[in-house]
Amino acid sequence: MVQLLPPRTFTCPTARGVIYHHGAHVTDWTPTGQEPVLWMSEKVRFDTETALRGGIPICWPWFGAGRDGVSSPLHGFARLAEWRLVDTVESADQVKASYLLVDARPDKFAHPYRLTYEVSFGRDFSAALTVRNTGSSRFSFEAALHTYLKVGDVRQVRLTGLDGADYLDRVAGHEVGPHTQQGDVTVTGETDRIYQSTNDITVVDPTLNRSITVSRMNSNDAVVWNPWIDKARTMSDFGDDEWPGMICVETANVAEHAVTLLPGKEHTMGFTLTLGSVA
Ligand code: TA6
Repeated sequence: MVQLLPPRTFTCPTARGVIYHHGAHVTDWTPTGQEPVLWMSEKVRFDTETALRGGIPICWPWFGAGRDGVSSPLHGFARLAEWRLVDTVESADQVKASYLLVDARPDKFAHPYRLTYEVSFGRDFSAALTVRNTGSSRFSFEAALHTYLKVGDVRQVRLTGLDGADYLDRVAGHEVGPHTQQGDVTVTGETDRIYQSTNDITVVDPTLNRSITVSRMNSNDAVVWNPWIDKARTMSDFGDDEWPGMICVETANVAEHAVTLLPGKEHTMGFTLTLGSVA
């Protein structure tokens, strides 16, 4: 088992952040004076063959098993690749980092490409993935920034902003729907849904007495996931009793919202996290 390169820690007066070269994987964003906002499993495996469990895995160039249903590895190879830190910019209230991945795994994706991932740690957090087609023919891709948010107790949490949105339910292992969301989203069992919405989503967490608002850019889908009891038990890198402490709210473009890029063109998808109090 090949060990990972040590992560980079980024600090400024308003926040701390941690990113691994492996997958350009953000594993920590802690605003000064706050609880960490991203969740990491205590069973996380730090090796080159495994995606880190928690933080923000970058799912690219496909989501899940892809539109063909047989693509491997699950959620694409970007989160398993070794990215290169190419720039860091520090200021009084934020620190920014840019990572680069160029033409990794041509056996898995035959088109030349350049991925740039820009992350900003401050009182707010932002992440943006830019895909550039550096080849001579068009290609399409799915993408998701698979964000694991830390919550006090997912059974007490509600998500606002998705009322009336259509969603596909993936709990059965395939997509069922569309269904229409009635009111706030609450978690009362395994939850694995692709919401077709561009709205801001706010995670209201009365246990930690905070709200986390996810504002997305160029993202037509939001994936909401909690494994609940049984699915958590099936994952060796996810503690059996950890599921109440997290919820994924993922910034995505999947399935019919896959992005097609002509040669020389680029597309940027991203999100910002903003903390608030629970009114
Ligand atoms: O985004 C939700 C999901 O697709 C779930 O179905 C579950 O498989 C989760 O991602 C975790 O996937 P991973 O490959 O990281 O174990």
